[in-house]
Order: sequence, then C-alpha cells, then structure tokens
Amino acid sequence: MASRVDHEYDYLFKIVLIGDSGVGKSNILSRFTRNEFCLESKSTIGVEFATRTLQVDGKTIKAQIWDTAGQERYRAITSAYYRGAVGALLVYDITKSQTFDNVQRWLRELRDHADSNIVIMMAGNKSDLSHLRAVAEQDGQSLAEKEGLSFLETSALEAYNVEKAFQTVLTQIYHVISKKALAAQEANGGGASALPGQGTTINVGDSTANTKRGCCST
Ligand SMILES: Nc1nc2c(ncn2[C@@H]2O[C@H](COP(=O)(O)OP(=O)(O)O)[C@@H](O)[C@H]2O)c(=O)[nH]1
Ligand SMILES: [Mg+2]
Repeated sequence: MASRVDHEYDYLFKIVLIGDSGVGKSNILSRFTRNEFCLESKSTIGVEFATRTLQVDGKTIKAQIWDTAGQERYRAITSAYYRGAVGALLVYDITKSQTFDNVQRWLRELRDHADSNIVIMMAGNKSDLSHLRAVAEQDGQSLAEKEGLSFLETSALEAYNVEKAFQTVLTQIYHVISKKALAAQEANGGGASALPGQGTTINVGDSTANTKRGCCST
C-alpha cells in the first residue's frame, strides 16, 4: 500500500519560498496548497513544507514547497533550506519598496546557496492593495528582465495569479529536466529512454535522479 501512495506522481520538485518577512510567503503557500488565507500576521512555526500535486504537460507533478519558519527575519536561512531545490518563488510586497530593494540580496543568496540551474519566479504580492502601491509593476517587470527571471504580480488574499505563478515555475522546471534527459539520451547514443522513471526526484543540477528518500531527508 505505502509504495502505491509513493508512486502517485511522476516527479517531485522542491520549491523554496524566499523574500523579506511579511511579504506574504506563508499565505501564498496556504492559498496554493489549502486555498486558505489568514489576515492576522503570525510567524510561520512548525511547518517545514506543504505539498500539492498537479498536472504539467500531462505529467503528474508533486510540488513540495518549503516555507521559512521566520528565519528570514534574522537573515538566518541555512543552506539546507536551499538544498535540492529546483525552483524558487522570490516574493516582495508591492506596498513596501524596501522589500523590492532587497530582491537583489535574495538573488545573491540564491546564487550562493542554490543550484545554478534553479528556476526563479519573482512575485510582487498584495496586488489587491493598489491604493498603497509603492512599487510600479513596470519596475518589477524591468528587474525581472534584467535578471532573467519570470515575473507576476500576485494576491494571496484574492487568489490572484498564485496558481499561475506555481504552474509557470513547475512547467519551466519540467522543460529544463526534459531537455537535460534528452541531451543525456543523445549523448548515450539515443538508446533506451533516459527519462527518469516514475516517482523519481529530479535535481536540475545533476544528470542523475536521486531517490525520493535521499532528497527529503536532507
Ligand atoms: N492585502 C493583502 N495582505 C496579504 C497578502 N498576502 C499576505 N498578506 C498579509 O500580510 C501579512 C504577512 O503575511 P505572511 O504570509 O505571514 O508573510 P511572510 O512573513 O512572508 O510569511 C499577513 O497579515 C497577511 O494577512 C495579500 O495578497 N494581500
Ligand atoms: Mg511566513
């Protein structure tokens, strides 16, 4: 029975949420995985990650999304948080320009700790608070283009673009790993399919697939 449950997806992708404290990371996560939103601000405690399984290009993808437990407040996110991550959602708050200014700092953090092939989506959250806007959408767009990131404005409150942000990241990751598998297959003389089997965890940085157990225990 247990092994059946283990194999109800084709791929498991680890995605990390990063960005300043208070930008809405935990609510983006709860909106995406449980369709819940909480107006009260409370630090994330206890939860390490939440998952949701969805379809991408006809494949069943299990997204394992990691949320900080408030460490971002103390700039104390450890490299274990980034280990094995194939995607990142870098969130700022459109009503607080400081959180947008800090995007560069988060990108540096990703460059230092995460895999160089990590797929990054920048999200300007709280788009519902347009009367308090401090960061123009065009400024977000320009920075994203300069840094080679995807970009969307989101609202965890109104469930606006949250689904799309994750779908986009997961689709890009899937395309990256399919291309890698194809390249490996060609390098091997085009023999048996080099695409990993069901239930394997993909590391965009590695040419080999890790087992699920190996990935999640880190
Ligand atoms: N108006 C509005 N408030 C939001 C949104 N997302 C989060 N918040 C609020 O912003 C505060 C911080 O959110 P939280 O998810 O804890 O941020 P985190 O510290 O980045 O995890 C909470 O009071 C949330 O209710 C949003 O999209 N719109
Ligand atoms: Mg939080």
